[in-house]
Amino acid sequence: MKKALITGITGQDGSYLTELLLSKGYEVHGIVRRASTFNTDRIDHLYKDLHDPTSRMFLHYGDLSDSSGLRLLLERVQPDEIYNLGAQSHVMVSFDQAEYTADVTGLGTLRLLEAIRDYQKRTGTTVRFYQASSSEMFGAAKPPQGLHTPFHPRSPYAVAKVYSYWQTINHREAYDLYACNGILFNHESPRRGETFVTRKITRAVGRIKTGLQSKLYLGNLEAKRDWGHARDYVEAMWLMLQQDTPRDYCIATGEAYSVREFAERAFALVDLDYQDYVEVDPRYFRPAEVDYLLGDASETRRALDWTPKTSFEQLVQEMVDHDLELARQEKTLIDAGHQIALKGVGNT
Ligand code: NDP
Ligand code: GDR
Repeated sequence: MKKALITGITGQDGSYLTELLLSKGYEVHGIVRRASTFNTDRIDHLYKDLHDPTSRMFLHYGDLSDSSGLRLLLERVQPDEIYNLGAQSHVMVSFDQAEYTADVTGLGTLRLLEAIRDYQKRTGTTVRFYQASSSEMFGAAKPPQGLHTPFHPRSPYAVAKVYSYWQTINHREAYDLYACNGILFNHESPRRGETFVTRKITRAVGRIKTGLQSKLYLGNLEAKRDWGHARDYVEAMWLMLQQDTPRDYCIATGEAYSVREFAERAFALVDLDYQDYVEVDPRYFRPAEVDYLLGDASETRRALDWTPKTSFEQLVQEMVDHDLELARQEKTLIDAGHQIALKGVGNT
């Protein structure tokens, strides 16, 4: 049975990747940050008690800022594959927490790579490593962006990802590590964090339709993104680590839509006109914006024999359906007298 170690298992991609790997017969180990409340909502449906002999998903406390903990985990788990999905992944937050983002999203990768290097040297085993690189690294570069496009990062987050990208390549070249960068363009789902724009929109659509919210405040409506489905993209991550030789890959749909177009479609699905509800609030503008990301992934998609299964229309539909149902559940609870906080955090 193959063993995988996932940093960021509690995130959107971590949860879909865990489902995929379990379905392929893997034993999956995930690193979870200690918090005062449980932060495992996205993977709770996969959890079995430790004492259950059929249990194949195991969680360990850890943090990308803690080298010694990462080293201990490698010894304990002895993984065949490591997927480094953990990160402070919010671009806007990275402007407020630049140093922390550099530490976790940048240096965290180096800590893990160095732990793998030592572990391999000592044990003689090979560990395959996946680095969650990002289309944000292209930043201001003209679309379409692909493997040969020079990076022009536009946020502390993107700069940290560029650092991790090159560390991954350097460990491959210097120490012969089996290490791959997957440069993934935006991918979304009903499990997307609620402060990313697509989910912020579909959550609002559900709540506005059910009468729980009246307005949706957004920032730059003209930004364009190449949006795919996270469930499809984790399959590409896995495929990357199954190839004979390690290399880097770009994963995208090859279609881009603006935030405005996403909102227009999402509201239209519940027979509403977005213009009646969406207002622009400059507090959501970024100090430096990434205007237009459109992936050219043709070569690497062929190399992996991978194509996205979910269209843009299906993605928006799935997210709206999910969030409409969630809003109906919230409404039922509120009508029954329960206090539900309709959360939103600061300037994200
Ligand atoms: P999420 O924000 O949903 O998940 C991030 C994960 O990282 C969470 O599990 C989080 O834990 C964990 N994490 C945060 N800080 C630390 C830390 N200090 N130590 C260990 N783990 C930590 O991101 P996604 O699932 O969307 O993305 C996965 C990865 O892919 C990220 O690295 C992201 O930057 C990258 N990426 C994402 C794209 C996308 O469109 N989704 C596109 C390209 C790249 P907790 O739950 O406790 O917060
Ligand atoms: P992004 O995702 O920055 O592309 O990073 P996000 O959804 O945050 O923003 C996309 C675009 O929408 C614009 N926007 C808003 N964004 C947010 N969050 N909130 C708003 O109210 C709002 N209004 C407009 C933004 O300005 C931006 O142009 C995501 C993350 O998952 C990264 O970790 C990942 O690397 C990249 O995708 C690829």
